[in-house]
Amino acid sequence: ANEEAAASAASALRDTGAPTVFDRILSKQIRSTVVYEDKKVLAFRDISPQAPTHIILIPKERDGLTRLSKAEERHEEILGHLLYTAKVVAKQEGLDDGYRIVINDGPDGCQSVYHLHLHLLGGRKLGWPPG
Ligand code: IU
Repeated sequence: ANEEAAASAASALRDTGAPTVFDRILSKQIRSTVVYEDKKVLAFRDISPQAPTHIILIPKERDGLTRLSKAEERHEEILGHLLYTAKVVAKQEGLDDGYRIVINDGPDGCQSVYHLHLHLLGGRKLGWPPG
């Protein structure tokens, strides 16, 4: 199990198509604080929050969506559902003064987990531009 974890950590920073830590979160092998769940989407608190509210939203089925730049027409529905769900979760979290949705793509986007995900950040005034 340790070797498995190490291999998954090593491949985490590249788009190899290997399972990621989010698969372990989905299968509950790793505990997470789930704030929303439906048939297609899971939303849980980021383990290293960058704002008072920092939630990760992922499709339960990765279906080739390691990153946004791999999106194809068949993904339009899940991409729309993720964005709409971000709005629902923001409301649930009481982010009435606003928030930010981020998708990091690839090395220049500082993506570290290759299972497409939205960041929902809020609870304080965020800086702009991002780093
Ligand atoms: P990124 O966009 O790929 O950089 O975002 C990955 C996020 O996943 C990042 O904010 C991590 O803190 C977060 N995360 C997590 O919530 N739980 C984990 O076990 C791991 C990463 I590894």
